[in-house]
Amino acid sequence: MNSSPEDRRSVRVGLAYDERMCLHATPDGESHPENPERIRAIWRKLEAEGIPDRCILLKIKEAEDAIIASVHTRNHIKLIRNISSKEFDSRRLRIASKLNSIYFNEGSSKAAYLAAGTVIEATENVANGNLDSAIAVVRPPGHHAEANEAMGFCLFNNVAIAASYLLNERAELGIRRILIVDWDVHHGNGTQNMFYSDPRVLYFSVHRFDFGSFYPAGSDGSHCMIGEDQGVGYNINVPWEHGQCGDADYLAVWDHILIPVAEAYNPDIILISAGFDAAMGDPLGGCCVTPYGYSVMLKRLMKFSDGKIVLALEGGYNLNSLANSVFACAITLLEGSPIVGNFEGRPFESTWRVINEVRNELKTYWPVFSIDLPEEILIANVKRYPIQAGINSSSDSDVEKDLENSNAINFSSNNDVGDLILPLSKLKVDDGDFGELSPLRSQQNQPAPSEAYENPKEVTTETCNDLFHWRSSLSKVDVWYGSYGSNMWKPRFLCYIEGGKVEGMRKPCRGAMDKTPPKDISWKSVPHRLFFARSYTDTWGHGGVAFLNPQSSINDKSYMRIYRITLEQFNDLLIQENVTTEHFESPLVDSRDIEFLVKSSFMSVESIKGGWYSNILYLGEQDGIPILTMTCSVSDVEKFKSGELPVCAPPKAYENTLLKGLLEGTELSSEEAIGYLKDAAARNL
Ligand code: Q9C
Ligand code: ZN
Repeated sequence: MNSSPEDRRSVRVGLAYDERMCLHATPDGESHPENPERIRAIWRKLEAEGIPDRCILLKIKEAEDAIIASVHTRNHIKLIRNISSKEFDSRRLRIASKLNSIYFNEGSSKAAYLAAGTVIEATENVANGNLDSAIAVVRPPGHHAEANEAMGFCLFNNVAIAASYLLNERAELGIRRILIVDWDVHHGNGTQNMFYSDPRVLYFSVHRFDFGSFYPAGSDGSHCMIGEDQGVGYNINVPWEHGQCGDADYLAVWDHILIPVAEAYNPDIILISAGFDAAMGDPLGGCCVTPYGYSVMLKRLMKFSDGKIVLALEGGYNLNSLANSVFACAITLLEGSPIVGNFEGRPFESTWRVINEVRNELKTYWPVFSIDLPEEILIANVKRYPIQAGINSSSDSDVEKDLENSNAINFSSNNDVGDLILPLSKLKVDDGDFGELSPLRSQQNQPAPSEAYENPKEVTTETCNDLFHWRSSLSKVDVWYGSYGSNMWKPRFLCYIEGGKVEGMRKPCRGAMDKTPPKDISWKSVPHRLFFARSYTDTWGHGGVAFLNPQSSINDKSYMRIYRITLEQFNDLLIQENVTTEHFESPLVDSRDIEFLVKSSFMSVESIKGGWYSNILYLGEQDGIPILTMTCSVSDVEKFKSGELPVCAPPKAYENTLLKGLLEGTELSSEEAIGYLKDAAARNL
């Protein structure tokens, strides 16, 4: 008798949803990822699966201003309260346009107050023991909302409001430590800031960072942001370096960061900023967490704080992934175990790097991080790298595009160089025998083309766990990279390898994935004309940057510093020089392209034709290794000549960097070096 399931006290899982949160929508019906269908899709799925019947449905109510005021300013509350009123009809659009990724309509206020109120209600009922756990299916989301500013589709910071409410208004419930787990693919800048110096809230976020270029771009999401004053150590960011992270990556972070910290912190309740935009198939996140992954992540948190957990919806923009993931979480709370599933694959190489960086940064505050990770997991015998997904792959990168790049795309579309340059695509259709063209390969124990070039057509971006190791094969091939611009100064060049910036640069570089410094450095002069052109770059500001005329002439002489790096690093350099954060399915230049270059001396890289340095030149060899550089196309040179594009002297900071480079390595006196640069800037092309 007493073994029958009916006899056991069943878990009480709260569930909250209200159709009125669908009132918030774009003002004139344009499509938007954060739309009412999101929560409708979730609710439909939960109903179809009979979930509401197994849960306790929560009363939905609007949040009170007094409670919201514990994390938001009076002005912000006033704005959100009034934004949907008649008086704001004429100003709504304009106000939204001044904010970052925000829209408003007549339903926004209501929805925002309901979303916050619902998360408060769920949290309070879990905290006071009426419920074991709860899921709040709410929108608009909250974690980007700052004290005084709506942003990133978020109006009120629902989770922060609820956390602050428990700590400050409901002290009698005995909640003294709150763990906020933010698994939305974006960093929750608002939540971080609201509790940055508050040790009563441990804010943990795992998010795409992409070296600061992923939304909400900047350094807030960096692992160096660990809290301040009393709150130091109580802010933990796990910043992915790229997309495609999946179950294995997230669970590695759970194993080696979140769970050990949660054990030490011993929270009284866990609030999950549960965005599902890291889910496989999400159009913004570009990651691939499965419903099973979410369910395991959730289950692992359920051993803390007596199982007191509240999930509050944040992002998640693929309706199917979203609904299936929420469903998986509901099942996990109801049944106390993850849904059935398994995950294959292992974490990316970058995941171990990130985990180590985070642990290292925080080890003085969390002694458990001082224990070294077992070596076996650090030396993964096969390293896993992200697939370089196609140019139109899902990513929400927010890096500012080079101002002039948009123009560049336009004028490179007339294919006046088309017959001069054999397109890469043509090169690759023929899978012939390159045996007699392989001087490079034999010298360097370079892999045969078939190994170096794993047929990219067969790699789909959906299959995240595929191994795609062009990087490891190209890391075995050396090239000389010839620099004639600011890269002649070694510290500046190293920014492209190690990341960061040096004096004079306005923007830091991402760096290469392989941060090994060059194996050798030397100088050369080449029979090509150096000139300066364009009028603005992100890195140097206003003024021209260096180009080499791709066409050589015996009358020209330019200095060049050559760095011996791997072909893998050369690809990362090429991507950075062409100001793109896109990832590519295949290397831009592979071993076979080098064979082509040796014969034809230059090659336009089709997929970065919009960039300024998409033309690769072969300048001979040294020590049996090819010397390559990158410059503009022949057609750009024609446009610089005709005046269609600006020829322009270098800005001071840039010129100084060139000078430092020249003086560091050439025999030139500083007068000669200055003269050399002045001449290049002044002479007609
Ligand atoms: N280039 C949440 O997931 N993207 N917010 C703007 C502009 C904004 C996401 C891109 C993404 C906000 C809650
Ligand atoms: Zn998000």
